[in-house]
Amino acid sequence: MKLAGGRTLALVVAIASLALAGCSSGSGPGPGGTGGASLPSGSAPGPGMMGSGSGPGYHFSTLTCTAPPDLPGSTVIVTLGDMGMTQMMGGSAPLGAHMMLRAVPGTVPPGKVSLVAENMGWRNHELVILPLAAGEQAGQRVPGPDGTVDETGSMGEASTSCGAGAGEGIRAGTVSWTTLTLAPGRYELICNLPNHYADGMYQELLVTSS
Ligand SMILES: [Cu+2]
Repeated sequence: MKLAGGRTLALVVAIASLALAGCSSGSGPGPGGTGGASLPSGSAPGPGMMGSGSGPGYHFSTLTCTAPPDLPGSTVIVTLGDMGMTQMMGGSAPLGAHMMLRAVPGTVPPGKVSLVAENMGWRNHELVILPLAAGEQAGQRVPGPDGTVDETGSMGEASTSCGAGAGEGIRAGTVSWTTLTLAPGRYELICNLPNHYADGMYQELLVTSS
């Protein structure tokens, strides 16, 4: 992530301070929070969803669905998380928000790979699989003005709620999956909702040569 200048930095710091204040006070929905629109229908908030006494830190939603147990090939579990203030924040996020994307294992043999993206956070997320060119490292892409990076060459994505493939985003507490055939090489797993990449949602996936 590259900060363009002093004004941008000041804004980021201001937003981060607001976010921290909101988290530690634990009071009410943040700016723009508008009710339970993103809650999966028919499900009640799980225990600890409003985390009594929870300070700043990664929140872990209770998953309300799971991927099929018999996905083909190697399975990579990708945990998506954030330190949002409420579950109703949608997909947008300020620069400087704390988010995570962790893929386990980070190395798989070539062939069919099933990626299971579990959104344990508050916000919507998604999983996009991009190739990494020689000499490129994960996290080096430069987001455009809309906060997203170029997805040219995308191998596929898991971005729906409780389903396979592309969609409108993985809602908090839901799972999306996709099965790809990957040749040996290096790939980058990212969340490409606005500012999520810059906020840290990327990891390399290595596909070995045998
Ligand atoms: Cu995200």
